[in-house]
Amino acid sequence: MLRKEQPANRREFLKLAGTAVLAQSILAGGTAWSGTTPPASTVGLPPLKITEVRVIVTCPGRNYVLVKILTTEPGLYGVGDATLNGRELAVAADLEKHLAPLLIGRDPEAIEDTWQYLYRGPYWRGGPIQMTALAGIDEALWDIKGKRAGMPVYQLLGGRTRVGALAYTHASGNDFTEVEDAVRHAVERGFKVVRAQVAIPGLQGTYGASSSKKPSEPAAGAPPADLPSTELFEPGPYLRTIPKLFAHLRSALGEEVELLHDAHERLGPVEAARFARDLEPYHLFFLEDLLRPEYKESFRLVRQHSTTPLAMGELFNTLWDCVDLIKEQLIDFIRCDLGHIGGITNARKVAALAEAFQVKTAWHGPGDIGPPTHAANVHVDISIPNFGVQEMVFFPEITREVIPGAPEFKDGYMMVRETPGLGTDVNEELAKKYPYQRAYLPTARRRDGSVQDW
Ligand code: EZ4
Ligand code: CO
Repeated sequence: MLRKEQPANRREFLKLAGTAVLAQSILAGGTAWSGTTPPASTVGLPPLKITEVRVIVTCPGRNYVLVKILTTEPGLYGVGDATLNGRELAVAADLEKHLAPLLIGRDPEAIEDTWQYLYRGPYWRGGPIQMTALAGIDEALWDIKGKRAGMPVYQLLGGRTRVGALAYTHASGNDFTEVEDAVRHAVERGFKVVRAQVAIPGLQGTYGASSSKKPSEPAAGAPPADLPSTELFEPGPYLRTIPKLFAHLRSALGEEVELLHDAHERLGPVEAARFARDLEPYHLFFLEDLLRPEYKESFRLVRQHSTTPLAMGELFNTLWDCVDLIKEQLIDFIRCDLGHIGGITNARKVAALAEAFQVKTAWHGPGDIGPPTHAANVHVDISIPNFGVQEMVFFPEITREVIPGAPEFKDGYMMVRETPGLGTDVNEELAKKYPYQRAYLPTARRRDGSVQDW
C-alpha cells in the first residue's frame, strides 16, 4: 500500500534500486533468487550449488553416455542418461564443452528454469543431440531433487496413480513359428503385451528381425563391425508378410495376449493406410511408427481407413512435434523417448497435453538408452493418469553392474526402486574398464540401390 508521506520520486527510486539489485544478480548468471534469500520451501536446508558435471562414456555391452552432476552438499549427486545411439560423442562433447560450464554454480533445485535456460538460451533449439544432452541433465537434476527430498521421483511428480507400469517386450524370428515361440516365451515370463516382428522372405535383414539374429537395436559396438551395415527393404514383401504373421499368431495364440508391431517409420501414406486396414482383424494393441516423422499430416489418411490403434513419436524431440497429432486425435499413443526429448520435465508436458485429448503414453524403452532413462520412464508412467504401456528391456549383467538400478520386471509390470531419486547410479571405476567403441545403427537400401529409411 502507498504511504502518503513518501514522495513519489523516492518510491520510484526504491523500486528501481530493488530491480537493479535483482537485475545484477541475474546478469551475473544467477536466477532471480540466487544470492539473496533462499526460497521458503528450502529454508532449513543448506543452499545448494552445482560444483561439477562429469560426462561418462562407457561401453558395457553397448555404448552409453551418463551425466553425473555433483553439488556443494557432500555425497549429493544426480545421474542422468544422455545416450544417442551412433552419435554418442557428439552429445558428450555438447555436454562437456558447451553445457557443463553453464551449470557450474547454478542452483540444482531450479529444474524448470535450467531447462528453459538450456533450451531457449542458446537460440538454436531442438534436434536429437541437444535434446539428448538436455535429458541427461534433466534426469540428473530430478535425481538430486529426489535424494534431497528423501523421496523417489514419482512422489515429487504427484505420487502414485498405479502399482506398476504395464510392460511389453520384443518377440522376433526368422519365420512365423519362431515368432510364435518367442511370444509364448514372453507370455510365460509374465508379459501381457508383446511386440512381434518377423524377417521378410527375400529381404536380407529387416528392422526388428534380421536373419543374422542381431538384437533389434544393433550398434552394440563390437569390433570389427564399426561401420554401419546395410539392410534391404521393399514395401511390397513387407506389406504382404506382416498381416499373415498376425493371422498366424492369432490362430495359434488366441485373442488374449496383446500384440503390437513396429513399422519403424518406413511407409508412404497409402501403404500405411492399407497396412493399418489389413491388420485390423488381428486387433493390435497398437501399430507403431507407421510414417516418417516429417509427414505427420498423412496420419489423417490412415485414420480415415482404419480403426487399428496408432502409436508414434520415438523420433520426436520437442513438445511441438507432438501437438498436431495429439490435438487432432490422429494417434492413440504418444511414444516419445524421454532421453531424446529433454527428460522428465518435457515428458510431463507431453503427457498432460495428451491427457486433454484422450491420448495415452507409450514411452520408447529400447536397450540403446540407459537405465536412468528407463527409470525416468517408469517414474512418469506410475504418476500420470493417462499411461498406456511401457516398452522395456532386460539389461545384461555387465550393464547392470556399470549402471545399476534399472526398473525391475514383476508379473508383467515395471517397478521402480523405492529409494530417493531415480534409483539408478553409475560405477565410474568400472565404467572406465569398458571404453567407448565406435558403432552405428544399420542403414537400409532398396533393391535398386537407393537409400531407404531403416
Ligand atoms: O530402433 O532404439 O521401438 N523401438 C525401436 C528401437 C529403435 C532404436 C534406435 O536406436 O524402434 O529399436
Ligand atoms: Co520403435
